Amino acid sequence: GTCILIGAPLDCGKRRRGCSMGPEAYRVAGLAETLADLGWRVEDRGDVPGPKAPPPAPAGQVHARSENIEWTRLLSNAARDAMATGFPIFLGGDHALSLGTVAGVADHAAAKGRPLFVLWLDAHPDIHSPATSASGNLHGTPIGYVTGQPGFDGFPPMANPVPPRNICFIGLRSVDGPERAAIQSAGMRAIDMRQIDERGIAAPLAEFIAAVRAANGMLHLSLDVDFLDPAIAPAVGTTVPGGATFREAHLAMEMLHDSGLVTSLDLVELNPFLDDRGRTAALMVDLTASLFGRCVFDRPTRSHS
Ligand code: DIR
Ligand code: MN
Ligand code: MN
Ligand code: MN
Repeated sequence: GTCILIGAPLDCGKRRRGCSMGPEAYRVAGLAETLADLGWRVEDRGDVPGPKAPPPAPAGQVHARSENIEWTRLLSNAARDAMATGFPIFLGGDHALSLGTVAGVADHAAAKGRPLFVLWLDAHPDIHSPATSASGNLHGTPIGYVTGQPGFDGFPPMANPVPPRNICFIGLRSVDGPERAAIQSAGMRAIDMRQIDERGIAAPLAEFIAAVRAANGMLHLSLDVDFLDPAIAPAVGTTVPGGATFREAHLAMEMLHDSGLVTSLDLVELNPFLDDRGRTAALMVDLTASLFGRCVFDRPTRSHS
């Protein structure tokens, strides 16, 4: 197959800057070469030329609304185009980029007549709207947007909202009151760190993969750096202790590879300004390699190569 790399140096989904350097860090860390070594054709479309981050909005106000609206438009178009020819990998950029990428991927799935599922690997559920967000940071809102919640005035209407039951969070450990209420009332799958501690990551992930397969779904994976434990992934502005380990994260990627169901990927929230000699960028590239088929030995159950 063909991987399409799309740089999305969106840095306006929160006030702390640095995610605009993410796409270049993934390139320097060798993402394209790594995928090519695994047998994929790789097409790097360069960076989407979106607006830069404006100065921080005052506390309590929504930060950079118009810039995020423009990025949402640009990235939904880029996602729709790329889905027609390959497997897009969006090189973030902060998590506000997923308003656009998931919207475009959802349009593609709808045109194919297949349901879209979304796996959200993140410490946070990102289910706010601009109206409910206490921080005013739009990187906390993509799940609210893609499920068609109100409060996104001025944003392109979500033409094909993702049904809440098709969304699965894994890795949650920073959830506020309104977010908890929204997740529970919408009936989303939400695997917090306690469940991972008690059951491991494989069992709940296997249940979700089975549901996607049973529905003949397409699966979009959104991987936030803060899903990972800060001890192994320091380059993110919103570290939360107690995250996924190196082995849990690789196992998740290996299982997703074996499923053959993932059709698009966001790599988000990498802030190279906060990294330690590039090790977070390198880890994200290695996790992507596991998702695209790197393994120690082939397994008899492997459905993809
Ligand atoms: C945070 C955003 N919960 C907020 N969270 C992050 O601003 O509402 N998402 N970092 O991954
Ligand atoms: Mn996030
Ligand atoms: Mn997060
Ligand atoms: Mn929040």
